[in-house]
Amino acid sequence: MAKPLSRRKLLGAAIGVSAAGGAAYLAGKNGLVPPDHGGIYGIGETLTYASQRLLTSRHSLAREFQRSEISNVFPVNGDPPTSDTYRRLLAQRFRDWRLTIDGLVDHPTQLSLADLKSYPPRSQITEQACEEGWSSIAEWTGVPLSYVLNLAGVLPQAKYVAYFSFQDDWWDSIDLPEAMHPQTLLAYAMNGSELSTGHGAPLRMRVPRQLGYKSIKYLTRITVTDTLKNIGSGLGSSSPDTGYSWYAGI
Ligand SMILES: Nc1nc2c(c(=O)[nH]1)N[C@H]1C(S)=C(S)[C@@H](COP(=O)(O)O)O[C@H]1N2
Ligand SMILES: [Mo]
Repeated sequence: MAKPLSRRKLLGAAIGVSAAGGAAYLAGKNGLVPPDHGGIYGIGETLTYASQRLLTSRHSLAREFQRSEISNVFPVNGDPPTSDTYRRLLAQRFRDWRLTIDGLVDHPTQLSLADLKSYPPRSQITEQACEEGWSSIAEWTGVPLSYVLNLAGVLPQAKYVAYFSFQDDWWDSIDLPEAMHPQTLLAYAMNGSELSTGHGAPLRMRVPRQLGYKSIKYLTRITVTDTLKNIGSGLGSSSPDTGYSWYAGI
């Protein structure tokens, strides 16, 4: 028979549980419960997201590097879309490609690549860290997501921004502070050239404060929402389906 637990152990366990419970309660009160909070690791996901959001400023910047630090090798993760639509658009250099902006905005809209390039550009040399163990530095040029969201006019009840690629199994979302962060970029160029097919042509998200998988390539649509429950399996991203957390702050 197992040894009965000592009083001290029981006390420790009780404190542990109630501290985690208390933190989760505070996180809930402050709207800091991530969409993938359910399930076995739920409390861990909530504590990571809530503590990072409470302890670090939502304005903190990802490190930016010098040109001389740009990586010679920048791996490609995943294969480009195989659909006929994507191939047709690629063949005509994305002339008819449009980025849909919809959901909780004043003016739902469709933007061409030329529209996006006509907005004030931002270039930043940042690192992309992949959960698979590599990280590389590149210069990314594009338009801040915040610029496009402000054009569309985000409604007050909005909480998240979800974004989708040509590939149904790749989509993700971020909270509004991350979406409005100055380094969150809709990137159409990398190291001074148009995005290659491998790296996400014609447009990709770059979220340099989070792991690489949040930086969805081959964007087609951005939707502003107050809940992620109705999208995909309701966990805020395709990544939790394969075991990665929605919040991937680094
Ligand atoms: N549409 C789409 N977006 C994607 C991926 C993908 O396979 N398809 N891979 C993700 C992962 S895991 C990482 S690390 C980065 C890799 O970007 P890169 O191929 O430009 O290095 O893109 C992310 N965005
Ligand atoms: Mo990755």
